[in-house]
Amino acid sequence: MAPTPTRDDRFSFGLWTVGWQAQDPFGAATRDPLDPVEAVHRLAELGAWGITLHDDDLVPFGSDDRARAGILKRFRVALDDTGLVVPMITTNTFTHPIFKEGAFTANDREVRRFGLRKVLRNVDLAAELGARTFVMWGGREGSEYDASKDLHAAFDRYREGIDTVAGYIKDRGYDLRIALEPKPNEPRGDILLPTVGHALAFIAGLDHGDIVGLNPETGHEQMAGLNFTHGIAQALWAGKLFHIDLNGQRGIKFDQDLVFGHGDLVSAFFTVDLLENGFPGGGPRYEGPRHFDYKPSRTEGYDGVWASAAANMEMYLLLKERATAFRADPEVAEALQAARVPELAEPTIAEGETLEDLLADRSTFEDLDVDAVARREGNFVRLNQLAMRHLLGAN
Ligand SMILES: [Mn+2]
Repeated sequence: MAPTPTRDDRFSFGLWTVGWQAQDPFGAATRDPLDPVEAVHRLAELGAWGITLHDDDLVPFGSDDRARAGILKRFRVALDDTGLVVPMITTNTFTHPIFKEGAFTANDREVRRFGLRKVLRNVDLAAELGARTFVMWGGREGSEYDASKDLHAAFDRYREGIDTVAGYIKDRGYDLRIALEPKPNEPRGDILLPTVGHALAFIAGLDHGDIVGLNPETGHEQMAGLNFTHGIAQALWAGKLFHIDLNGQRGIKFDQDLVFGHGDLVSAFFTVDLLENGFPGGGPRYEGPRHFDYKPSRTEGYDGVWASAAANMEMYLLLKERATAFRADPEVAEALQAARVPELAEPTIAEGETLEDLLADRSTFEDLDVDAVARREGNFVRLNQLAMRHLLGAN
């Protein structure tokens, strides 16, 4: 029996996910446009809790204020009718040709000033719709040719842009935090802030970094060959996991945006284990939405779109069941002990112990039987096999 999602699971979807018409660099759209109001109703029926959007997903680029207000009013009615919330909003600074060379880091200053205005306008909309997170994916902030960009100046302008937006949020008193979304490449040859680690280092240098964190995406880290669970773990450890984009990716290739769990399933299991069960020895927990940023495959019509939306939530809930069973298994608890996993939570220097004490402790160095310690086994494979048994429902 597959589990059924409820509002309490706090699943959210981008309007651009189910609304993607499946145009790609090699082919035209295979699906008709989706009315955002229908997206709200269908997602609510499937058990989702929230819907997220770029400004341009809902309001076509270049709409005047009157047209914009009409579209927003109709969308709000759908939200009220269904109870769906808008926990996150993001700005499109990548589709229109004006942003072909970037928004905040474009060489052309007029483009940068226009981009900043577009983002600030959308910050107001985010606050209006009650969003708590403002995601910024700088998909066009990058280059194909290294000589085309003064990289030092690019980082200065990126910092200036993010600090300006964060300062604006504070000035207006909005209850909103910025979440940067790293990606290594696509659409640019190379994108600035390509991974969680790069973005964390960038945030540390901001004036308003206290309200700037991360929105890591499963596939984006995996496109760089990185371990997504490690990435979100470091973001959590740094207090910077503000939002999350769950999807599926198989290896280092183009951004596949598969259903969550339809890519690297083992990695997805440990991602859900961390999100739901936290670190084994305690620490910060992720309390935000479980947000899916995937693309319904181009082969599918709208039956397939809604089946794939449901599949994301079902995969998450199945993995949550398996991860909960894994952590509750006494044999796993014993295997964790055998692997010395709990021991890592013990500080290397004891409380009250001085550096002088450590230097004087002959048992740590001079008298240590180094060969005996080196022969201790990790016992990690047995532990992982127990995880695989739980993942496959074999327990
Ligand atoms: Mn993606």
